[in-house]
Amino acid sequence: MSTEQYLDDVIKRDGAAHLTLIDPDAGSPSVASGIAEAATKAGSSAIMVGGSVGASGDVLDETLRAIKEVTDLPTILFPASASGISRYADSIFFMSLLNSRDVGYLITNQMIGAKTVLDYGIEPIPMAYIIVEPGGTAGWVGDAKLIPREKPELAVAYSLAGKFLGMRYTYLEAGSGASDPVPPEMIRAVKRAGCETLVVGGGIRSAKSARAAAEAGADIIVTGTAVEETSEIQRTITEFVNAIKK
Ligand code: 1GP
Repeated sequence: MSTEQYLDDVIKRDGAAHLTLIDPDAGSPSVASGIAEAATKAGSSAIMVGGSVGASGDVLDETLRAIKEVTDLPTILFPASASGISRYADSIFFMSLLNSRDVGYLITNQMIGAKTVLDYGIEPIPMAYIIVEPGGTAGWVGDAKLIPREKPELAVAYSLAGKFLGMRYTYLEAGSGASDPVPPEMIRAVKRAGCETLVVGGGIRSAKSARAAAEAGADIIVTGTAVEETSEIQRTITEFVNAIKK
């Protein structure tokens, strides 16, 4: 089964899915495998692998191999550029940073990486990637014209544009480690406007904010930093997973 079909099934069954984000630059492959093992036991639905800086080459490959040794959950690449592709992943968020001012993040990296994705047999999941204030490192690296937090209509317009271009997923990103996650009002507005599969991440550190995002309409919740910062990984992810079930 494709990762996209699998996630659709989880969302239909549970109301929302939780993805655990592992940044290969933030820890060794053995740290990554420890997180992946805990995420599996906690009921997370898939493992996302990527980061804004340094998530490429051997580090990326070795991280994915370590993850694959301990879990059967799908692995999904979350690349910052064409260098964020690995043959060891199952799928890739094939995304365009729609509010970037840099054509490289809109389409050039995608053009450079597309044949590699095809040759490696990785499943591409087409995604409109939209960065909201404060935006963090992803916003800076991606040269994003950040969506103001009080302007949900701009996020709606980008999401609709992505949908009309054939992107089935929209990702509202506040930036890894953001002080505040994407506002629920913005999530609600994007979902109401007809977004098919809505992913929300960045700054979700508590079960309460994960639940608020899911209740506002997020289909998929992504957490990374909260897991990096805790010594009780399985318990932390279990809380996220339970909080977003409808
Ligand atoms: C970053 O949205 C993801 O791209 C996850 O953010 O690290 O803040 O959980 P956090």
